[in-house]
Amino acid sequence: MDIVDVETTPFEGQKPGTSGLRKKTKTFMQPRYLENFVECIWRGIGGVEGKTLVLGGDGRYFGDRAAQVILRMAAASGARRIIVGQGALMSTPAASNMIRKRQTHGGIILSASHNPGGPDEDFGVKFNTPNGGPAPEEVTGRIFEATKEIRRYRILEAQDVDLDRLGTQRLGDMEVEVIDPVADYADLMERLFDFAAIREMISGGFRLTFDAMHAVTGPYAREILENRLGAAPGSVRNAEPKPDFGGGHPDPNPIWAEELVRAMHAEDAPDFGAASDGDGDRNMIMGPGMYVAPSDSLAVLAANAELAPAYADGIRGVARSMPTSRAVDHVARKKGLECFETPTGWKFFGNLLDEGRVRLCGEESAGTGSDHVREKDGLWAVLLWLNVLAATGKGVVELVHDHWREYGRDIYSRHDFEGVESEKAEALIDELRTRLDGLAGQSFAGRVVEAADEFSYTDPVDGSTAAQQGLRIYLEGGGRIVLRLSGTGTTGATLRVYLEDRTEEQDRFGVDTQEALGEVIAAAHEIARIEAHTGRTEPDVRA
Ligand code: G16
Repeated sequence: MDIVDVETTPFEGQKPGTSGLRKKTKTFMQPRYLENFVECIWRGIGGVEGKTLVLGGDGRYFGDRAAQVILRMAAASGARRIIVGQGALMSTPAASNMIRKRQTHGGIILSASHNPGGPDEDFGVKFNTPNGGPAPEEVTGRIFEATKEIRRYRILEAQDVDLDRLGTQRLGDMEVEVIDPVADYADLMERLFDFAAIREMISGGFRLTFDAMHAVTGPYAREILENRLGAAPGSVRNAEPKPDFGGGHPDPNPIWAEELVRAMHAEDAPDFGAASDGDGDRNMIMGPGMYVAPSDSLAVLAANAELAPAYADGIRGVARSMPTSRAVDHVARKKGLECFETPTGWKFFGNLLDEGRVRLCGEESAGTGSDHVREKDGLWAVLLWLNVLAATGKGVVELVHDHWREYGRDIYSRHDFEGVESEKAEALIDELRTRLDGLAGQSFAGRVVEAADEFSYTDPVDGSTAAQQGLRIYLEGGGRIVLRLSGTGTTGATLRVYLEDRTEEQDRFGVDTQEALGEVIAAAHEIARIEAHTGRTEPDVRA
């Protein structure tokens, strides 16, 4: 087998976003594009020689081909061993667990998360560091710098490795260890939660449904929910991972997980419904007739985590991304926990988790997790919910309503304006930025602005800073509007408008979210001049 030195030239725009490099699949499939980026990962981490890495992915189109390229490039550059999930599959949280468990030098996950997959859709590559978490900006910055200068990469000329065969094979001088991607993760979940109590609840007639959306969590959910916890066969729907996710959009929100929403609104709805995304790190939680907003889910879990064995001795502190509602802050205050507000992106939780300052964290973007790995974790959230339900004997709706009675309700929604021309979206943000200082005291759609600023963050552990992380507008009476541009899209810009209002009045607990936020929504449109900038009056997604 020969090592080939290939000459190349840089591609523009290989800058990792909120979570790795995400582009159209065809962009990744053009000659040298993937290879350039992988070579730059090696450079960004100080070379791969002698190192052990984990390799997995969400099963999307091109993932199997990309895995073979990465293996040949790792072998050519002297890696010692790659631990790869059978069929090149491994969910993001399972990969994070494997990196930590085997103490590897990190891992590569082939996924564009919740973005659709297929030849005309999206692909992505992200690197996780030895703590199991997404590479921090310092590392992604080095990778990006390398992409601008790259002139050559190394690759082995070799046949494909058989990634369906469990066990260790050789590729040149490198070992390729093909593992069952589910077993270790399922064992970890069994150690964290009271499986006996959940099993008893299920055998007592509690019904659940989990929508894997034809993405990577299907095999995980079948093993854990059906095999180990005794949920009826078929409780996991859309369980076969498919390269195009069955033509769907594997994003667990009320729009894209419509099948689950319908099932949970039916007359004979199960007691509990959940879904996860492409790579298994996001979650959506539902009760009969009720969608639990991710920000509320985080707050409910923070209030009740001690009911699960892993958190019985307390969660110490909590963290949420800035646009996530402040529901969890109220829990933290009452329980005397430290509470951190970080920029969007799971990587910003890493230091706080590593230092033991927080044990639970979450984001409005359907991500919740803890210190068991360094990624958000969809099935983990589902299991913590089930553990809490089993321990309290309450249903989802009762638990959420009791929570609001105790802590008040932070009514919350995110409006996404997708596929906006980048210049227009940037102009909106730039213009609003210049007006922030003058907003306080002004009234919009009947709501008075209390304060406004642009969020920047200083990491309390290592002092690193992140500027321009979103515009925040606080309204009198506890409302808040946040605006930022998504860092995970592949076409144009997505303007995210995060809307929040606070109520302690019980008769507002049952009110429809969009209706309850009417004034805040109108104020956001007026303040940011959304229609003038983008021509849009309505969002594409209301999550
Ligand atoms: C990624 C990050 C999350 C972030 C989300 C949304 O999620 O891991 O931390 O909240 O993107 O980011 P944006 O608003 O910039 O699109 P995932 O599930 O796509 O990896």
